[in-house]
Amino acid sequence: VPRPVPSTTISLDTYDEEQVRLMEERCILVTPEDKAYGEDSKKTCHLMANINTGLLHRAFSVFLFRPSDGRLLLQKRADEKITFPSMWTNTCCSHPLSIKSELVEENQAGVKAAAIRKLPQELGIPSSQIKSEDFIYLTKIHYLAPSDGLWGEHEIDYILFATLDVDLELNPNEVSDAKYVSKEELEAMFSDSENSFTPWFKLIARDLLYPWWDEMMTKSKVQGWDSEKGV
Ligand code: DMA
Ligand code: MN
Repeated sequence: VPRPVPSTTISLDTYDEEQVRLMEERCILVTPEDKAYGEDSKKTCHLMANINTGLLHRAFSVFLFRPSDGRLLLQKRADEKITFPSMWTNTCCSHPLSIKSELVEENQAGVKAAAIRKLPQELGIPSSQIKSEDFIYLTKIHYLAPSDGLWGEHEIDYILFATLDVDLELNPNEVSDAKYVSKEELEAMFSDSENSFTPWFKLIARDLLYPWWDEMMTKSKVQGWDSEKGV
């Protein structure tokens, strides 16, 4: 079991106050086999000093598609974010917290509950517009990515897809921009060096999103994807 450095020795004074407050959230610590064994602060979990000792936590990544045209909703992370600021990424990412409702593993209920908590908080989607059953769980990926030397990610990330009409009201402390893109429009964004993207989004786009998206669109039936088929 990794032993985190005391995160109190690292000052957060130069960062956004609200984002600093969120660093107190309690993330779920997991083994590489995704066995939950404890909890620690979001701050502790995202310091490279701890990640380099093997500290690993649970996360989720939501990909939301518009039913009418199959376009994917992207967000641009706010400049205020402490990790990976100002980068384009998938619809919503965060962490299930070490609380009863978000620790449930059966049917991925805990990460889905966390997604239903964060989609409203980041994008202003009314929680009445999202249900646990709307999510398709694709798979989970283990990845490590440094952000700026001090901070980084090391997660078991649950990938959730949903095809859903939603209303948006962006929280500027979390998200500075959002847009729906087709596969071709996303390709064009990737080719434009003005844009930067989170490492996990690039990874998931290449390995999971594109194959899935192709199939989803050729079925010309965006709704009702059979999750048993996987990708
Ligand atoms: C963390 O996302 C989760 C992944 C999959 C990278 P985040 O940095 O957006 O988390 P939060 O919104 O809680 O700050
Ligand atoms: Mn994380």
